[in-house]
Amino acid sequence: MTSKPCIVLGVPVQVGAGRLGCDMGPSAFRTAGLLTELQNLGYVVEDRGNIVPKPLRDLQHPNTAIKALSEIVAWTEAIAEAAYQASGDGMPIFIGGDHSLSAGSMTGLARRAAEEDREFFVLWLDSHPDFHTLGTTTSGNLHGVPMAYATGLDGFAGYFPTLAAPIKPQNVCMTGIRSVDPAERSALQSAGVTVHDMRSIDENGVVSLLDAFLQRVAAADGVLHVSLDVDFLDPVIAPGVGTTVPGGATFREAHLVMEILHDSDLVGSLDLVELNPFLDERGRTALLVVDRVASLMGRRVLDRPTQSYRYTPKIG
Ligand code: 4U7
Ligand code: MN
Ligand code: MN
Ligand code: MN
Repeated sequence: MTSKPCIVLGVPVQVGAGRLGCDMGPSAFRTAGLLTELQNLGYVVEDRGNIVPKPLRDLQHPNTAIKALSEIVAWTEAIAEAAYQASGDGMPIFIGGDHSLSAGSMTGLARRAAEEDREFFVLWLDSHPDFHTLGTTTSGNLHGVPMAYATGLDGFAGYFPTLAAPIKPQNVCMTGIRSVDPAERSALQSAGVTVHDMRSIDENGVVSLLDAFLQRVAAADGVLHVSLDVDFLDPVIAPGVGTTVPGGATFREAHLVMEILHDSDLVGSLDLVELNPFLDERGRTALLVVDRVASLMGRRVLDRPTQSYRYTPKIG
């Protein structure tokens, strides 16, 4: 995949989610052996410890449902800066923490890509699109907004940091989606985000859906960020998350997605979010995610190269 070092960044943010516990996520991922797993695969691993939010500013929004706006903005500022730095040094792996962390990771990474004149793509593996704006969220939980913010939807100015490089909605592919609020549905359509719901996975299979997207990334010589929300997985195999939605990705689908991503050689960064160790059963969700990361980073079932999904960027 990458000969660059893996840079692990812990992000113990939890106030973006509706329930407490995600702040233990970074510890659980470390306890589940994420670092040694990467080292065993031959990577140089640098654990930068946990990110600390910037100082709080008092922010009030007319949507009174919104929770912890000042805190999430302070986290976003710090995460974006750390993401920008780390992406210059290796392959950043963000271990959350709730999904609000992606507001920072994606925007810092997109800034780096823009400076390097590279097209930035996101594979969003989640049961939710997280495409609310500050105006449309009714739960007020800001783990439901990061993709709307990062793609430059209206209403974040004056609260969240100004985007150095908004992500093109056409460069976002969402897979595993099965819980969409009405405001998100229309916003996704008008923005032009590619959304593969579970029906689409059942009808087409993950291979052809992923293949079409990876072809596009490769053709643009793009850099790909993968954002993995634990609730992408079916709650039967991954109970350690606050927002379980039935009918999720199976073990085998998740495994296949990760192996294909490895073979593609396109992944430049990764978010692992929404793990709630307080809700987990003897660490099995944390271990499952670490196992899937190992597949993404090159662990093979058989000792044979699987070259079938190696994409060649178009030259000229
Ligand atoms: B997650 C929700 F209403 N859309 O806004 C909301 F269904 O990071 C869920 O994907 C958001 O887990 C889920 O609160 C955010 C809800
Ligand atoms: Mn999410
Ligand atoms: Mn989700
Ligand atoms: Mn969630």
